[in-house]
Amino acid sequence: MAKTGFIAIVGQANAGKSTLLNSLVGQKVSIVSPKPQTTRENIIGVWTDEDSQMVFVDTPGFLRSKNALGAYMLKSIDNAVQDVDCILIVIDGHDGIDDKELAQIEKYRKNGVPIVVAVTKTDISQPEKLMPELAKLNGVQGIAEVYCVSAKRNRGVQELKQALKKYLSGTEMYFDEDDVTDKSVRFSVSEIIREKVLLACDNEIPHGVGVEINHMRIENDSWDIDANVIVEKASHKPIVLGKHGAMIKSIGIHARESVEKLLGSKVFLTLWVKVKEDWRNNPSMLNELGYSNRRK
Ligand SMILES: Nc1nc2c(ncn2[C@@H]2O[C@H](COP(=O)(O)OP(=O)(O)OP(=O)(O)O)[C@@H](O)[C@H]2O)c(=O)[nH]1
Ligand SMILES: [Mg+2]
Repeated sequence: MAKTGFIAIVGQANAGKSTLLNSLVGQKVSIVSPKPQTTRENIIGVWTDEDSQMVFVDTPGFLRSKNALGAYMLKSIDNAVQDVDCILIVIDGHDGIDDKELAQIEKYRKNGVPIVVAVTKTDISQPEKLMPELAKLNGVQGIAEVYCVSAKRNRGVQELKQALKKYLSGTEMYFDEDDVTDKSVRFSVSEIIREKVLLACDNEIPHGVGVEINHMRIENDSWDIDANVIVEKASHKPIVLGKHGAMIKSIGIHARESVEKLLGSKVFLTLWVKVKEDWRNNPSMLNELGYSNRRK
């Protein structure tokens, strides 16, 4: 009988959680960027093989909540660690291990759920700097195991996955064996567009960007997709548009290429930049953009 269960992936913003999720399931299900707070809600990635089904839950990075969206993100982390078989704490090894991370281990230890630590980004960590950092984990109570990985280079990830199997406590299959995520294609398209905005824009703009799909329909074997890129201040609109629309055009090209790969067919993508003042504090806008417990 297959062993099955849930594993929550938690850690500081930008630690490399989503990259690790994608590497664990062997497909890109969660967007990745160098900007903190890329992930805004829990994203399930499923790995099924002949003897197990592992349901990984990627979460937003720990943050200080400054608005209603931040509060939703924090709540998502709390939800993710409920009723799981294991908590996988991701630490950026290149950045070192700080007191906040040690405090988080202590906090989760009290939940009584096995804790595995994945120290990631070892491809860019210098061994002589990493070693003393790892030593900080010695003797920390509540850690079942520590794994050093590079999610980006897919190093050590298969060993980690194999090790995590021992924590699975269920026997019921939660997903079909072909499923890799619980999210809809529409959600994935909106996230791809947001990822391209994150990669293109700097400063505070990415944090205030939301994406809303207006329509997605098939016409003559190709997809026609129309979406709004929502910014929270009027002054952000010309920045996202760029000179003569160059920025939004470039975002559109990159997003279209990725969406074509996802959908396996030709895509026509139209993007509109819209201003919704302070939407991150507006409950109905948050709901419309899916930052509520209703969207899949
Ligand atoms: N060199 C290297 N870079 C990595 C690795 N894992 C992640 N990164 C980079 O670190 C940055 C953050 O990665 P994410 O996976 O988005 O991090 P996250 O923890 O999900 O971030 P949030 O969703 O914002 O909390 C991106 O630029 C990744 O390419 C790794 O193993 N090696
Ligand atoms: Mg993430």
